[in-house]
Amino acid sequence: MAISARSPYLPTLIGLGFAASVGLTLFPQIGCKSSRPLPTAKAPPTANGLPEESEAAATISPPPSPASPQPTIACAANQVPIPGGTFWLGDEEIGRHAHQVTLAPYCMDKTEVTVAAFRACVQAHKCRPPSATVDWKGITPKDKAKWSQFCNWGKRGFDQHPMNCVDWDQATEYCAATGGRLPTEDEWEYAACGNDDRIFPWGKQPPDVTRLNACGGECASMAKERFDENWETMYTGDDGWTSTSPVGNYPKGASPFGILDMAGNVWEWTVDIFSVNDQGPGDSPRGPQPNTPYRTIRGGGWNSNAAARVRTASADGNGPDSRNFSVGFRCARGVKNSDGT
Ligand SMILES: [Ca+2]
Repeated sequence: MAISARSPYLPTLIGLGFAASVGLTLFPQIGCKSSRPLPTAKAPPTANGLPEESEAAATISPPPSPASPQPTIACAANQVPIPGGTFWLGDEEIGRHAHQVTLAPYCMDKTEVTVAAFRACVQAHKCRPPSATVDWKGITPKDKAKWSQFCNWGKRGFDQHPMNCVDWDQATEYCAATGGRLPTEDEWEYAACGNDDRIFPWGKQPPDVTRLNACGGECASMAKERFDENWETMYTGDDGWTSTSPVGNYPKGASPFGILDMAGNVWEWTVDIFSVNDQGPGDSPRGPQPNTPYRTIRGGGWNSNAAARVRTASADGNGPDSRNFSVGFRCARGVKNSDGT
């Protein structure tokens, strides 16, 4: 397993330790996208790959194509428009089957949903008040008390931190209440890696303290002091945050579309059922299915201590009823007309 028994393990998470152990020699290396020609892929929205920070950037019209005209995307102010097309996703190096997917244009939240945003939803009576406690199958009272310390709801000074300790239904309800939905994992991955063959949201450089909030020296020190435990670290140095950080705190870690915290801070719920190895087009199931109890989470969290966890193609599964201290979410929105309908 990538995470040792003495590390901040997530009892309800499965998959990556297995996934990391397979697929290393069966296929040539392919990042989250292939370097092979992509006849129908669309370029990022600007020449430098980063959307402009302006109101106008919230709406784009992809280049017209006689064969498949794309509709205009109308995104919310806190979202980034992502053009549609056919892309290579997956990462054979970590056992995530590389395959082509075709996506319609969509919108993705620029940051993870914050405590303040979730509170606004509760105050508008559109979201249920959260409990600010963790929960997962088989949790002991001792572990519930231990890990609930890291739930952000109700904590002074945490308004701009990601909302965590929410289950899949709570995340789904929030997104619906704000006019969106949870992203599919294909949408999540493309928003994280774009189309230029990168491994992490920012490129191919290994994770470091300037690009994300994961478990660095600060995290290990906190665990030693608070629990007398020895947690492994992802990188040397101090990233400044012993648990979650405010959202958008690491602009150097932005994805090609300017989307933030796609690596680290909190894992993010997606709409999809978890599969250890996504098998390709059409294998992106939605909705409850028998014998597949886990929902896919993406991106790694503040306690992640292996670089493989924050690769853009990395995925893991989490019980939909689980409320985890390192799992939050962001919302997406499908194509809408410019009048919002
Ligand atoms: Ca950290």
